[in-house]
Amino acid sequence: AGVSYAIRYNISRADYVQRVTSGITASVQPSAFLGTKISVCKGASVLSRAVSASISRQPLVAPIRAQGVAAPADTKAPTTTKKTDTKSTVIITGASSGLGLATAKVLADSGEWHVIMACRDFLKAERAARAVGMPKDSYTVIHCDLSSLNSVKQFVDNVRQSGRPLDVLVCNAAVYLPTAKEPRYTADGFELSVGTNHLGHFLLANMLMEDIQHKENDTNRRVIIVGSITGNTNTIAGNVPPKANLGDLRGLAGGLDGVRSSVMIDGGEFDGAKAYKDSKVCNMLTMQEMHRRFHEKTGVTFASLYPGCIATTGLFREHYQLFRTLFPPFQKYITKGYVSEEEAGKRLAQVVSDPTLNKSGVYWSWNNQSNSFENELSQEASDAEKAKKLWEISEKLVNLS
Ligand code: NDP
Ligand code: PMR
Repeated sequence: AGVSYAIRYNISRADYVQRVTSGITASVQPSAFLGTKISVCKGASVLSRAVSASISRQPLVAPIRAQGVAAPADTKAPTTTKKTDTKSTVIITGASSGLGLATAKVLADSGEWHVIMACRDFLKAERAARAVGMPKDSYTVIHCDLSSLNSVKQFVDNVRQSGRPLDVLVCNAAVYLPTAKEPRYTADGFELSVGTNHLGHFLLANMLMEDIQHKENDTNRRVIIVGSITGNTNTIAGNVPPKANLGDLRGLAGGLDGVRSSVMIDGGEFDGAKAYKDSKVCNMLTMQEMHRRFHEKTGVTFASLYPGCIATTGLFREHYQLFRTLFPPFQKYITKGYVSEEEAGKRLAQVVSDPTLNKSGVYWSWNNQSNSFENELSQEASDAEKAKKLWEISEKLVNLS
């Protein structure tokens, strides 16, 4: 794969190896890039497949090197890992496109934030950061695949070894599988939408609480979990079928594996659109449960939000082409719920850093004049008993209890 890559992009084998190894040495454990051991043949082919898949559309103009991730002692220390850096640090999952990338850009441009882009596709993230013009030393890409609990743990290790004290975590990444006929699964065997959007973030946020709460003398420590209007059945959007409904959580309790239990949280038949909306309800319930469990003890602020309908993002990549064509004008001219990625990025950046948005336990929304307000969640998305039960089952599934 290395040779064919080198031929295809007209670079030397040595340069190819350097590009790949710069990614490898960027990981804390020299053998762990993309969460895969690359010192053995199987891993190497996985790595090169990932590399060629993600660069197949466009050749590299300059070598892309992983930066800012803690490196083993015998490799050159990356220039962005400075413990003396006075910037605050924010982790944004899924910062390689859409809302996550737009938010990363706003925060990086402010000069006050160092953004850790927690992404499953290293090269895509690095290229995206460059394409939107994020200053070189304003961000670090660290691999994180939320559909693998091991990858999440490896990511947390890498963040810790980078030596950056953590201020804010933004759980933003998501998958939406509206046209899937059959369920897909995470590495740990959970239905993919809930496994990624909820369980991956649940483990990540729980593990990183330790790091966020230990930051001294800082009042701006936050955990933000992106929610959505479509998970809230107290809205028109939330009443478009299939509606979110977690039921009594019997499918989740069974492990969402499609063998011992249903793949749907409520125990029903697989429906990709419903699984996504259910996962958003889980995100909003988790934020409130974290608020109840940790806010008073730690001073950390917990928040969720609906940033507006960002109808152009990659979230709809698996939807029918007709939907993807009609959805933006429908949202722009009919529902008037449309916002650009740029505007949505400014909104999420406010929830990260605006001192006036530091109230904990809030689900933020914005009116047509782009003013933020505390919105009301649906009955299910604000059900404290369900949130507790969801928490306890999720803890078991990700092996935290
Ligand atoms: P995008 O598809 O543009 O962004 C989603 C991001 O999640 C991508 O960077 C994607 O990575 C990443 N991702 C997906 N799976 C994984 C994984 N297993 N591990 C790590 N990262 C992963 O969609 P949006 O920007 O629209 O979505 C961002 C958030 O906004 C989501 O939480 C969504 O629910 C929410 N939201 C979106 C709305 C909208 O109208 N678009 C409305 C309300 C809420 P990659 O680039 O590699 O694919
Ligand atoms: Mg919806 C009335 C306002 C409104 C808003 C703000 C949204 C947001 N939607 C609204 C209304 C409607 N939608 C109506 C009346 C319909 C029926 C024609 C409709 C349909 C619809 C579909 C098929 N809408 C959708 C879909 C999707 O596949 C999207 C989805 O559910 O993704 C999970 C979606 C969305 N509508 C929104 C928003 C924000 C989404 C997508 C994103 C999300 O919740 O993350």
